[in-house]
Amino acid sequence: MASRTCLLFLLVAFLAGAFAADVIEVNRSQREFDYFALSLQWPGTYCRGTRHCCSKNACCRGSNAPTQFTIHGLWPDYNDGSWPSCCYRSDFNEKEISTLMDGLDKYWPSLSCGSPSTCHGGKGSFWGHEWEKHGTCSSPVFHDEYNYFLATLNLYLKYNLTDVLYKAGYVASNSEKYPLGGIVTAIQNEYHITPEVQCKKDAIDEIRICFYKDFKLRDCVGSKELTSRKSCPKYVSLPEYTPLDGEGMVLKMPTEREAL
Ligand code: U2P
Repeated sequence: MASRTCLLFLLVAFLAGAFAADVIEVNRSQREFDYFALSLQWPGTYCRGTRHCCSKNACCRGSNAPTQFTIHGLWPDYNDGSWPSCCYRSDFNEKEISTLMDGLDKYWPSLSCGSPSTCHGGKGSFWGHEWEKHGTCSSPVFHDEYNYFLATLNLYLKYNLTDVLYKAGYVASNSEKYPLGGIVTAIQNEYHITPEVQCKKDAIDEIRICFYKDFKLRDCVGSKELTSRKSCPKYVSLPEYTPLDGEGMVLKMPTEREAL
């Protein structure tokens, strides 16, 4: 009996040691991040690429689909333009953020039917992917899902880019083209920082605004790319959302799991 207890103790000690070594190894290889990027996606652009509908895809909500920027993620980044990812093992648990569901569904929905990869070999939800890939690297600012998702929602609600662009006359349109410089200036005038803008062809795909670790605004590293127009042309569009449950849309049957 005594030797069995001893064996059990050794096993527990070994597993604890192995786990700790794993965490230390991961932390050692990825240094602490420098700043946060809040990446917002434009549904009008993203949803134009939708070919299949399913219940989890907000592009398929017809008249309830999002018409404002939605959250892609809050990303810890490095000043050299790279970023850490999958910093330690923390399997996403939706229950931890159940009280945030209304806000997440509305402002941080998936705009796709796909299941993105998680950090450790599986497939998961959009939120699970963002938490495991980026949220786990947000330490020492965040140590758990709840605070990471809550802070992201709060930042999104505090810095309403759709509103800033609207006030400057930049509204969703399938015919207008707007000067990229004017869009950037509108954000600079409002927040005194330079955002990063990403396009798909000539349509705005994402706008990122950046923060120090204390959530004071700062320039994004990628904002410099604007001058070289790496991703966007000089004139860009902000496509209107086109309802996707109409003719020609393939409605994918929900999987057994989605149907539950
Ligand atoms: O830009 C393409 C994809 O690269 C990831 N990305 C980009 C910039 C950045 O600062 N951090 C970062 O992770 C994003 O990957 P995702 O979160 O979608 O897996 C982005 O979509």
